[in-house]
This record gives sequence, structure tokens and C-alpha cells, in this order.
Amino acid sequence: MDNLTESIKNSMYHMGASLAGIGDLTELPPEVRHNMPVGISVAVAYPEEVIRGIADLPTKEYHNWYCKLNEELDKIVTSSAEELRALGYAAIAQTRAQVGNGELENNTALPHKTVATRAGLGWIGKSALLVTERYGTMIRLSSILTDAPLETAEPVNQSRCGNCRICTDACPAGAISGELWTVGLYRDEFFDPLKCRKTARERARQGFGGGSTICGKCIEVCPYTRRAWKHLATQ
Ligand code: B12
Ligand code: SF4
Ligand code: SF4
Repeated sequence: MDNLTESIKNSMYHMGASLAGIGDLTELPPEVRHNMPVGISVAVAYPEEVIRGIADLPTKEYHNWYCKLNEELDKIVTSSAEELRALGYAAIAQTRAQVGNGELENNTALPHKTVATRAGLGWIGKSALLVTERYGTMIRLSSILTDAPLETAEPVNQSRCGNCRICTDACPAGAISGELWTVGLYRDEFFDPLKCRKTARERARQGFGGGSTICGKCIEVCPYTRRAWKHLATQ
């Protein structure tokens, strides 16, 4: 790995990143990536007990960690983008303030999961979540767009879910169709964001009084998440 790539990744890990990867974005339309050729994807993982705790309903603790990890991610991408700009490169941190929450159409111009698959961090599960080998789906994501000459990873273009249907069967909204993702498959062909949004709001209300759209049952049941609990316990 070249020095610049190593130093950017190391400073992200130093700031608390669980995973960091770099992807070639040039196959995507220039307008969605602000003409930047490279995307840096960063993930931070939830503690295992927080995800175990949402087996029945989302909890206040899950909500608190959701807010905390969002703030941590904003800090990591802001600081790393500043580091790149100080070296003379263009860099845009995709913070929540920058990209919004997709409130209108459940869509953002360049979703963090797209940058993540380009950066080789994982694949899109039947749940529509990014699934990683190391942490399963129990992560939150952010990203940076840049023109820095960083070394890019092999993108992931195929699902590794196989015949598993656990999230499809467990989703209380019936939002997950069970179709296997491949790189060209648009979200709404295998996942219904409106059903998810409605049910997640209701479950947040039942679980801790509401005010948020979080549920996370599809995170907790995923066998890749559960496998991560075993691996992390033996470290
Ligand atoms: C709008 C939104 C929602 C909406 C719509 C859900 C959705 N999947 O789009 C609602 C409110 C329903 C929702 C719910 C949840 N969300 Co949400 N949501 C977002 C948000 C703000 C935008 C997503 C977006 O633009 N979607 C548009 C569609 C088209 O893209 P996409 O679904 O992100 O993914 C597609 C592309 O990435 C594409 N793709 C992947 N690789 C490639 C490569 C190429 C070349 C191309 C062309 C396409 C492509 O494949 C995917 C499927 O089609 C993102 C944050 C962000 N800025 O990205 C978080 C995000 C997706 N949500 C997240 C989470 C965790 C949740 C919840 C679990 C809520 C909770 N905390 O309890 C649920 C889970 C729902 C689910 N099973 O997906 C995480 C996902 C983490 C992960 N492991 O993947 C994100 C990334 C937030 C974050 N900062 O971490 N969410
Ligand atoms: S967050 Fe809940 S409602 Fe939405 S897809 Fe996952 S399990 Fe279904
Ligand atoms: S629960 Fe199974 S089908 Fe769903 S994302 Fe995880 S591995 Fe894929």
C-alpha cells in the first residue's frame, strides 16, 4: 500500500473507524460524485450487546448509540477530508449535513452503501443493508469523495447471501422481498422503503417512546452479524 493510502486509513482507524476502504467511483455519473474519481468508505460498529438488546423491539440504548455513531462518523470524515485538503487535494466529507437523510424520496445522490461496495467493504444483502465479513450488518457508514491518488480496492458486485432468507422472514414490515442483490439491481426492486419507514417509526414508538425511524431487526437476525459476535469474543 502506498504511503498516502496507508496514512489516511491509519488516521481513520486512529479516530475510531472499525473498517475503512477506498473505491474507484469512475463508473458512476460525474454529477453524483461531484466529479471526484475516488470514494473513501468508513464504518463504525455497534457494540454487540446493543444489537443483542433489540431482539424484541428497538431500545433507547440502540437509539443513543445510533446518535453517537453518527456523530463519530461525521468527525472522522470531516477530519480526514481536512487532512487531504491540507495536502492539496479536493475532498468532500459526506456528513449528514452535506447529504441529508433522504427524507423526501428515501434517496440520496450517492448513498454510503454504494461507496462501500466500490471500496470492497462488503455486499448488499437481501435486507438492502451492507453486509461485511467482519461485523456483519451491525455498522453505520459514511464516506468522502476525493481526487487524491489513493490505491483502490477490488469492488464487490455480487451478493454472498446465498439461500439465506432470515431477514426476509424476520422483517415485521414485510419490506424485504428475498431477491438476491447484484450490482445493477435497484433498491426498490427487492426492498420497500415505505413499508420499512412506517413500521420502523411504529416500533421505535413501542420500544422507547418514538421520535425516530429505527428498528434494526434485520441487523440483529443476520447470520453474518451473529458470526461477528463469536469472532469478536475470541479476540
Ligand atoms: C433513506 C434511508 C433510509 C430509508 C430507506 C432505506 C434504504 N435502504 O434506502 C429508511 C427510512 C426506510 C431507512 C431505514 C433503515 N436504515 Co437507512 N438510510 C437511508 C439513507 C439516509 C439514504 C439511503 C439512500 O440514499 N438510498 C437510496 C438507494 C438507491 O440506495 P441504498 O439503499 O443506500 O443502496 C443501494 C445502492 O447502494 C446500490 N449499490 C450498491 N453498490 C452499488 C454500485 C453501483 C455501481 C451502483 C450503480 C449501485 C450500487 O445498491 C443498494 C441497493 O439497491 C442512508 C444514509 C446514506 N446517506 O447513504 C441510511 C442507511 C442506508 N440506513 C442505515 C440503517 C442502519 C437503517 C435501518 C436499520 C434503521 C435503523 N437504524 O434501525 C433501517 C434498515 C432498512 C434496510 N433494511 O435497508 C445505514 C445502513 C448500514 C448498513 N449496514 O448498510 C445507512 C447507510 C445509514 C448510515 N449512516 O449508516 N433508511
Ligand atoms: S429496519 Fe425493521 S422494518 Fe425495516 S427492513 Fe429492517 S427489519 Fe424490516
Ligand atoms: S439475513 Fe441472510 S439474506 Fe439477510 S442480509 Fe443477512 S445473510 Fe443476507
